[in-house]
Amino acid sequence: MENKIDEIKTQVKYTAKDFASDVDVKWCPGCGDYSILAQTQRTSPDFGELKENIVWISGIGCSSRFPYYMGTYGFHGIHGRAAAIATGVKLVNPKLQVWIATGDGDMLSIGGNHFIHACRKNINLKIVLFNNQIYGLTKGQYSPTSEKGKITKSSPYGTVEFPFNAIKLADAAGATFIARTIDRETKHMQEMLLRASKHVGLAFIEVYQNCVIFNDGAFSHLTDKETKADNLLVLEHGKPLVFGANKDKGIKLDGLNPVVINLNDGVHSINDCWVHDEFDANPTRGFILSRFTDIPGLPTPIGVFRQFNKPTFDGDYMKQIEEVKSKKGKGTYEKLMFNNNIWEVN
Ligand SMILES: Cc1ncc(C[n+]2csc(CCOP(=O)(O)OP(=O)(O)O)c2C)c(N)n1
Ligand code: SF4
Repeated sequence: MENKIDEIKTQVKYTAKDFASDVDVKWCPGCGDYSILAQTQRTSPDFGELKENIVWISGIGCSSRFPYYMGTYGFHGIHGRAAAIATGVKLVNPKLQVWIATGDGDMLSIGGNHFIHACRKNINLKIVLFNNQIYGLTKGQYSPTSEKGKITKSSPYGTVEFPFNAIKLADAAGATFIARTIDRETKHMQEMLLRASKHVGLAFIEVYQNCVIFNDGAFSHLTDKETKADNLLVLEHGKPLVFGANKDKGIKLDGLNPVVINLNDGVHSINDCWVHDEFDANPTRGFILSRFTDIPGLPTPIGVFRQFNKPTFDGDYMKQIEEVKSKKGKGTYEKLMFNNNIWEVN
């Protein structure tokens, strides 16, 4: 049966259109969410799954409208609970490919608890975090990723909070595939989505997404022609960390400190640069990379920060059920409810 389904999977040839629903898209014109939707629909035919086996789960927010627009199964849940719902869906039917579309408010504020535990357990889920560093749907209050000092409707004198660094958080919590991309980097985003679809374990992609209405230009230094090259660092496995319009800047590790070097100063060369290893078994370098956005003067990395394999929660959970069943036989509701551990309260 399994082989038959695998055979069908390879025979079915979808196009992007097969992954579009007939629901009118209701985001503001120019919203970065459109690009995420388009790249997802473009790459979905290559996810290697039948449409019927793909589920998109969300919470509440502009970004969380995403499942409506996908021609797959979907579940628009309640605010912050996407990871909890997705966990349930995955455990009830582990054969499904379960994706989460979520916002920085949805996943990192009210949903923060569910997020870290999904990462810790390494549940076989794919999380796409639409990070616009603001609450979009509720009209522009600051979010847990808004920069300190940000003036918004809920912080008229500037926030006095330090923001979450989503990549650092996912890494520390135990996610096994951690990547970042940008709404404007369409090819790059397609690659990240495709790679996440193939990962077994918790895959986390942070997408910098422009909210044209409430936080326009938050990532313009990474997307505008004039500034992009000097601020963006594209991580590629096995390649040295090099950036700049003329590829004349590199990153060198000085002990545990990343420093920018000038590759044309006659002192440094490409051989001094840190070479990216996304499969590095030691988490230290991945952690240093995740901190680049916290350190002024360093470029912002996009790409796969780190990936590795370890047992998944759903895999071990199903294995345990089978082991116990083979030892004790199939349980019944009566046995569960009326075993010896019952007592009466008078
Ligand atoms: C329990 C609960 N608390 C608060 C809200 C109000 N609320 C709806 S969406 C949202 C924030 C959405 O921001 P984000 O997740 O960043 O998504 P975006 O709209 O920016 O895509 C909030 C606070 C709610 N719907 N339910
Ligand atoms: S409010 Fe912002 S995030 Fe929401 S649809 Fe409009 S542009 Fe997009």
